[in-house]
Amino acid sequence: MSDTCIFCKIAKGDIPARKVHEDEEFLAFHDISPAAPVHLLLIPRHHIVSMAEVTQKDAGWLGRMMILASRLAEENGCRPGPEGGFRLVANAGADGGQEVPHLHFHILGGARPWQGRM
Ligand code: DGP
Repeated sequence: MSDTCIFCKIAKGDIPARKVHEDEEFLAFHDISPAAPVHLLLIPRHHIVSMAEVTQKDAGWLGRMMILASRLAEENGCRPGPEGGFRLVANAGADGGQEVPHLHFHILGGARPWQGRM
């Protein structure tokens, strides 16, 4: 837990967020500046800066987090089936476009704004 981290503050309840999921390990909430009709952020409760920091010891919770991301996408409006789906994004570091230094997955769906791009 970091005293200055905005996502730690959201996890503690010190900053409000539109939560869609909460358990002892993870929290998911709507992005404050959505880039798609569905745009959720999924974070671990414990403070870790980014995917650039993970090691083998993180495999367990990271696997559970990825599986949870799929479930939350389905439960929160991403269209089912091969014509639907979602995008899972984890920015890491400045070159990765990361703004908030607490590991998070963006879950994006409900449209295809990235069509023709990466
Ligand atoms: P990234 O560039 O991957 O670090 O994305 C950080 C995202 O976090 C960005 O899409 C905006 C979102 N965000 C930043 N501050 C807040 C906040 O206080 N509340 C919520 N809900 N989202 C936030």
